[in-house]
Amino acid sequence: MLTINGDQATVSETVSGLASKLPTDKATLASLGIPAAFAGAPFPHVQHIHINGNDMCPTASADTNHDGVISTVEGQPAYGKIGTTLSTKGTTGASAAATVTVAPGGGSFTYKRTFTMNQATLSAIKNNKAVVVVHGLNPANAPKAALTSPNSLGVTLPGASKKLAMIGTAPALCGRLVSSQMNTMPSGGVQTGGGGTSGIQDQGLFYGAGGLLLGAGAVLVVRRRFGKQH
Ligand SMILES: [Cu+2]
Repeated sequence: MLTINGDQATVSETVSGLASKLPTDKATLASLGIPAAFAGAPFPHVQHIHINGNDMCPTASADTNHDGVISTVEGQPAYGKIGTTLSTKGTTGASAAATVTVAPGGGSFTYKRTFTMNQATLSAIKNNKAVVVVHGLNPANAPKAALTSPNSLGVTLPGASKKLAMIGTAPALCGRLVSSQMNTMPSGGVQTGGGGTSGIQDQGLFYGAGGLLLGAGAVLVVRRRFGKQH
């Protein structure tokens, strides 16, 4: 759920069903491009509001190299590039897009943050071109390519000896932001924040991300399909 008041955005998000912890085995971590210091830590899930794509979540056909995984780059025609990083602290700009230390972590988490949203993201939301994407696949059930191929963004974690495997960045959850019926809700409480400023028309607009359903299920469908064909 996203509430916009002028340029102040409040995001409330509850996530479940994701990878919960990073592996503890050092060799496994090294093979995935994850520094040993992260052993057993909550699995970081970088998350963003992607903007100005086709306002869609990628379907199986987005897997253009047929490796069974929709990489972040393969998904971009559908959901667009990063407009805002839904980080836990610090900047919400694209510069924090892959900063795992400010990403929420674990298999289930609740995220809530109010921040000044950049104009590009605000415009995209108004134009219905904004999609929430949560990244990071579960090593236990991800297709093999997600473990053996480097991530599509070329991210190398600080202290790692190789590029992060695709499980670290591939999209796990995705939902389009759509204007909710609630934008007609009584607005007095929200509008007091504007201090009577005129010209702010966005107060009290609510947006919800529906159908966060890409995830392991969709990935497994892809894997099964290609398994039969080949
Ligand atoms: Cu993203």
